[in-house]
Amino acid sequence: MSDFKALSEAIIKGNINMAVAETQSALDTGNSAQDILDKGLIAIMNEVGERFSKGLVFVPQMLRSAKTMRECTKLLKPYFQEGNSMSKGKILIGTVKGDLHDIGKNLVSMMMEGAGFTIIDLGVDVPPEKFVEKAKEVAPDIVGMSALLSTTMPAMPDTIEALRKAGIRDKVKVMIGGAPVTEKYAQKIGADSYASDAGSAVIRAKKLLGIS
Ligand code: B12
Repeated sequence: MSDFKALSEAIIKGNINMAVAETQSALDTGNSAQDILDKGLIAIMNEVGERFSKGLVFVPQMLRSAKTMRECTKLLKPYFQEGNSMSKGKILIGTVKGDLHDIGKNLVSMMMEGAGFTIIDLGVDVPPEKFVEKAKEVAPDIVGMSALLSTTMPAMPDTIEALRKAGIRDKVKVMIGGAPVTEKYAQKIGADSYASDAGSAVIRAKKLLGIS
């Protein structure tokens, strides 16, 4: 199977056409969509992050790589559909206030949708009051929050507190995730669940709602 070297190079360079062609070629040569996602796309974004930490790439390049990855994930979406059934539940999801990272959130949404959940996506930089307002409107089963920056993680307990103040905390399950987020942090802030990746997010969401 592929070592995703050419794909990696294309994403690091932010060459969308080449990256999309490499993703298609990886599918055509028998790589599973899960492997392309985990061993290819996500591993490459981690490499981009490391390069950023070392000062080898800067924000515009990181953004271009992110855009490139997003185009590649579009090709994988059909492979994560579990088949059409009734909605398993409603998930209101967003990236918390001050945070613009949405690749992880979008992957979680894609997998959840594929597994039969209905997704209401609030986008990025979502303040607690927006989560509350929409939760009141759509009555979700789960409120999902994503944070990629240690500086924006506190917006998670702020949002939980806002849900509590609005009197709807006990009507929804709260699930959190994002690279700096941990199980311990989830427990500390009183979230109901945490998942480290999109695949386990689906498993945990089903568990939270008591479905298999
Ligand atoms: C791409 C990227 C960007 C892009 C984002 C584009 C976009 N549309 O998302 C841009 C260029 C905008 C960006 C900007 C910045 N970034 Co940035 N970025 C990244 C990078 C390289 C990749 C993130 C990513 O997409 N990973 C791939 C996805 C698939 O992984 P993931 O998000 O973790 O998601 C998975 C899980 O966490 C989980 N998950 C995620 N969300 C949720 C939600 C729920 C409910 C659940 C259950 C699970 C779950 O499932 C996902 C799928 O498996 C990371 C490096 C890294 N290794 O994370 C840095 C990184 C996150 N960025 C960083 C920084 C510092 C910044 C900036 C402050 C830089 C600057 N000086 O301006 C700004 C902040 C902007 C802001 N206000 O948000 C730091 C954060 C350090 C920290 N711990 O605080 C990192 C770690 C880079 C580094 N090594 O220093 N960034």
